[in-house]
Amino acid sequence: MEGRSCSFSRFLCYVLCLAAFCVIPSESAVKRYQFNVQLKNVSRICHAKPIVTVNGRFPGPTIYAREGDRVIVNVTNYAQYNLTLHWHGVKQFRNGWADGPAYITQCPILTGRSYVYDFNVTEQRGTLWWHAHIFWLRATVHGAIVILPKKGVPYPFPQPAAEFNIVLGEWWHKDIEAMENQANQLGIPPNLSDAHTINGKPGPLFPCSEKHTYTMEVESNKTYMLRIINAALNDDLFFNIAGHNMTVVEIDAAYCKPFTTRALLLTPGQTTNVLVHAAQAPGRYFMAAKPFQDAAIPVDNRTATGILQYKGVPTTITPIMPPLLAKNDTNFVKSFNDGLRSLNSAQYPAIVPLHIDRDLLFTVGLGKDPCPSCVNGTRFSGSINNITMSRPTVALLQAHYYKMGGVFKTDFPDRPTSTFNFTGAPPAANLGTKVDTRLSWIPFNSTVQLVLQDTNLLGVESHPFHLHGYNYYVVGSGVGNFDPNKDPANFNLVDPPERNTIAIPTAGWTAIRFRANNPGVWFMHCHFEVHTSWGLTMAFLVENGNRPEDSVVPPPKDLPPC
Ligand SMILES: *[C@@H]1O[C@H](CO)[C@@H](O)[C@H](O)[C@H]1NC(C)=O
Ligand SMILES: *[C@@H]1O[C@H](CO)[C@@H](O)[C@H](O)[C@H]1NC(C)=O
Ligand SMILES: *[C@@H]1O[C@H](CO)[C@@H](O)[C@H](O)[C@H]1NC(C)=O
Ligand SMILES: *[C@@H]1O[C@H](CO)[C@@H](O)[C@H](O)[C@H]1NC(C)=O
Ligand SMILES: *[C@@H]1O[C@H](CO)[C@@H](O)[C@H](O)[C@H]1NC(C)=O
Ligand SMILES: *[C@@H]1O[C@H](CO)[C@@H](O)[C@H](O)[C@H]1NC(C)=O
Ligand SMILES: *[C@@H]1O[C@H](CO)[C@@H](O)[C@H](O)[C@H]1NC(C)=O
Ligand SMILES: *[C@@H]1O[C@H](CO)[C@@H](O)[C@H](O)[C@H]1NC(C)=O
Ligand SMILES: *[C@@H]1O[C@H](CO)[C@@H](O)[C@H](O)[C@H]1NC(C)=O
Ligand SMILES: *[C@@H]1O[C@H](CO)[C@@H](O)[C@H](O)[C@H]1NC(C)=O
Ligand SMILES: *[C@@H]1O[C@H](CO)[C@@H](O)[C@H](O)[C@H]1NC(C)=O
Ligand SMILES: *[C@@H]1O[C@H](CO)[C@@H](O)[C@H](O)[C@H]1NC(C)=O
Ligand SMILES: [Cu+2]
Repeated sequence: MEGRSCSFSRFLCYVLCLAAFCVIPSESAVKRYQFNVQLKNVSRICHAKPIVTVNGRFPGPTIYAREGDRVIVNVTNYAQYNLTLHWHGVKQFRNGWADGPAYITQCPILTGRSYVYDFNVTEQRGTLWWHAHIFWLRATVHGAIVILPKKGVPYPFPQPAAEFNIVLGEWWHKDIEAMENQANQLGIPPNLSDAHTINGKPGPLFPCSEKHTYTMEVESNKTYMLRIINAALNDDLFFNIAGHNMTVVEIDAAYCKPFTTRALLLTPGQTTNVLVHAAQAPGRYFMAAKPFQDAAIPVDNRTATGILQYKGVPTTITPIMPPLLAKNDTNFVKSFNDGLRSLNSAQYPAIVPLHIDRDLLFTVGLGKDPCPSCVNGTRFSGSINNITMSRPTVALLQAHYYKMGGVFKTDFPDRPTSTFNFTGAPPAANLGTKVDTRLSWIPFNSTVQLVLQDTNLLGVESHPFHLHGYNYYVVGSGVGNFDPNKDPANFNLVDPPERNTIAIPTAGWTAIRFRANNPGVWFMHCHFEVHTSWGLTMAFLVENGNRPEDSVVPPPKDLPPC
């Protein structure tokens, strides 16, 4: 079984249950895991190298919980890097202490130390994932989080015969931290990856990889659920299976209207649950993951494959390859995203804010800042409203909770300080940015509309934006510059998709809405790790409400000191 599940806590539950005469079965449970972060030699594509893992596994162990459960993960760091873990998409209500982005909600767990992430899983069910949230360590330090509905509550779709986790990733031959440090020193992007992977395996299109192929066995006429996670660092990925359509039923741990499609698009950070009906002639079918990139940006264009294997079919048969989508198939991506709608049923309503308290417009883009020691005297930077976030040495949530001065300012601008043709011809002189730590201050329980506007100061590109602490509704998107007079008329305020990560279209914009009912300091950033490193990040400071139950809970005693 995964991790070390809860034999002790089960025993405790049992004792407590006996004490209560077993009249009412326990509604929620405690799920305990021990995560040992440690080096492990692994061999892929003819190369062996030590990588940082959890419990020696790549991808790492799956966390299983039901909605309403409490999850307790004791993370012990035996690796040579300081690190933190993030539970991507878990809302962490009032409990930012367990969220994990380094220097935002906590300082790192030093080598030899432990920290216990203790959180409740509330008001969400589906697939999420966990990953390291410092440096580029999440390349190998990641795994799935499976949140089942409460006991006795069925899925809002037919119960599948079985479920499979499909974790998509990126693989480098070189040591990732050495590569990252070198790139940071030179101010340039690190190398592209050398492979994509499906559950840690690149598949037989790569040399020496026959035995490193993920295979999923199915029986004819049965329906299966795939829980798919894009854990790649820098690549949006298409995913499809030869001969088999997929029906999307859940995105980012929120149910959606069933949507049948021949392929999926997942940005780094996104998760998607699909139903697959094994209704083809019994055989072997490749599943493929390959990148989407519709801007003039270099990308690792290699295809990872796994095999959908019908039971009883000889494994000597060569699998059928699915048609691959073009790297720049913008139209498919648009129609796929347009097909995703919240389920919006009586049981799972979409509660979209209709009245807006805070109307925000953030420009998102790349630039170049002075760096005397870097190549050509400049380093690449990323910025939001022209601010490149400099990470403090004290965690922002601690600074906020203990009212420490001088760590951050709360004057992050609501809109760009200079307006220009955001997606038009670049004003070539404006490539510099302001490096600072400024938070966007939001009163408790306000409703927020945020338009994320791509810019082409250095070059346009789609950016997948992830918000911690919340799901949001994606109410609209478009190409070119957002028009506040015309575009809101086309917003979907009825059943927009509910997510925690969404890609801003290349040279376009995306509008999201959420109610700021979770107090704390919440990171928002591009989920391309290369851009996170360049400071394409910011944070919201959501104030406490008036009542104690609307306030940040006290920090745990073992919170790593700064
Ligand atoms: C890991 O592999 C490298 C290269 O093959 C080798 O030098 C090293 O001794 C191995 N380490 C362990 C712990 O097996
Ligand atoms: C966490 O794990 C470490 C290493 O096994 C152990 O020393 C420590 O006591 C554990 N902490 C808790 C709270 O269980
Ligand atoms: C880990 O953090 C400590 C304290 O900030 C620092 O002294 C040490 O150099 C860091 N180690 C690494 C490998 O970055
Ligand atoms: C988790 O839920 C339990 C039981 O309701 C509660 O006692 C505890 O305070 C919650 N933890 C957090 C971090 O909110
Ligand atoms: C699958 O279902 C079809 C139609 O119901 C049936 O004709 C076929 O025999 C079934 N195949 C298997 C392997 O059960
Ligand atoms: C997949 O769906 C498309 C429509 O989206 C349909 O034309 C096609 O026949 C379906 N293929 C299979 C194998 O069901
Ligand atoms: C991947 O990119 C390389 C270099 O740009 C190109 O030579 C190659 O044909 C591409 N491969 C695929 C499968 O698109
Ligand atoms: C995609 O790229 C191909 C070849 O690189 C090019 O011919 C085609 O016009 C591009 N399509 C779009 C929609 O940009
Ligand atoms: C540095 O400048 C040279 C010459 O203009 C150019 O070819 C190269 O791409 C530049 N490198 C970077 C990383 O900007
Ligand atoms: C912005 O730039 C684009 C591309 O150059 C151009 O088509 C558009 O007309 C410009 N918009 C305005 C308002 O100037
Ligand atoms: C961003 O800020 C820098 C530094 O103050 C400035 O040089 C640049 O013109 C600004 N760019 C934009 C687009 O406002
Ligand atoms: C937040 O505001 C909504 C709408 O006014 C209200 O229904 C809800 O009770 C408020 N939540 C809290 C915790 O105050
Ligand atoms: Cu980005």
